[in-house]
Amino acid sequence: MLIVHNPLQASHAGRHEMFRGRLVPCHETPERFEQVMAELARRPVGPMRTPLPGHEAADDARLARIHDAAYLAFLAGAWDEWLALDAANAALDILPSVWPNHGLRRDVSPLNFSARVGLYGFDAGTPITAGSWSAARAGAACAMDAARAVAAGQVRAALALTRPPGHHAGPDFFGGYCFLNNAALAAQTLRDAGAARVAVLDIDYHHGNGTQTIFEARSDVLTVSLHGDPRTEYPFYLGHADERGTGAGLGCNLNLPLPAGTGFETWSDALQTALAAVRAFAADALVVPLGVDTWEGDPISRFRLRSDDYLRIGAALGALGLPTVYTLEGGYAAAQMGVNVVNVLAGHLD
Ligand code: SP5
Ligand code: ZN
Repeated sequence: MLIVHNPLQASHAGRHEMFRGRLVPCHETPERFEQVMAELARRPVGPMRTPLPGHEAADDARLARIHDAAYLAFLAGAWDEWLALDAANAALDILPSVWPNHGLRRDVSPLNFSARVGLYGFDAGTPITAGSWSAARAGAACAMDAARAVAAGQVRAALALTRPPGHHAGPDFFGGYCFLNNAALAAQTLRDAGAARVAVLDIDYHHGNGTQTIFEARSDVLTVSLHGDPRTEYPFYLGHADERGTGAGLGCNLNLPLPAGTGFETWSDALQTALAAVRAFAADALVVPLGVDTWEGDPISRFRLRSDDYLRIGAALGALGLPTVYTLEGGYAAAQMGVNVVNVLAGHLD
């Protein structure tokens, strides 16, 4: 198992997210990443490195195949625009407060900065800070580098230790603590390196709405997600069982929503359904957006998986026998995060 970690992750450090009328401290913190690195130092699973140099131009070109150019330009310039409004903004995070929903037009090009933030951001929980763009771009580079190593046969499996996470980010939107869709970029990299069919099996607690939206009309990428039922759980407005893909991608999306309170036995049955779908698709390679916010002690989620369960999850994923890229997604009980992530990797290898 190769680990490709993001050297710039700590430069994304949001202060606050909006929750029920209050700004509360961000759940998605640099400490989460540091806890995974610390556990990997205690229980090594393979070589560790930052992305190999020399691929910057190809990586930027691939960003533009998954994400809209205007969206990427917005992310790259947002902090400078924010400071240009008022130098005192340096002490504040950027959050949207107005959105083009409910009959308002998305096809206009607002000059107002807040209107531009709301055009691209779909929730008020995902702050943009001074280093968010550098961190997100460097994290995406980890995902593409890990995919290249797997595609070249250098390793059978790799973890892109991405932070910020990615699976809620879509072609032209950020949200759910995500800016660039690392898993989609890994899947596209595998496709470009010769894998004809790629499966994405998302096991974060939350539905991977960004990934579904990116691939929903494509037949070359299967998207499968196990997650908290969106009737009660974030992101609410996507991730329902009747979403099966569109156009040429019809039949290439599978959502397996599970009720809050679900424990490993029920979760594991759904995983078997997901694995059967991946096998039936005859995928050449696998991407696993890995969130450990399914853990029983997670502060914002409501499944009841235990730490030992992650060993079995890794073993079940490894038994598919496919070249595999994991991306790091959610998990907000930072102190237990390392054990749970490394258990998946250790299970995969056994
Ligand atoms: C990558 C990922 O896991 N993103 C999840 C984004 C969830 N954002 C909504 C969080 C709602 C926070 N609820 C706080 C409850 C505190 N008691
Ligand atoms: Zn999550």
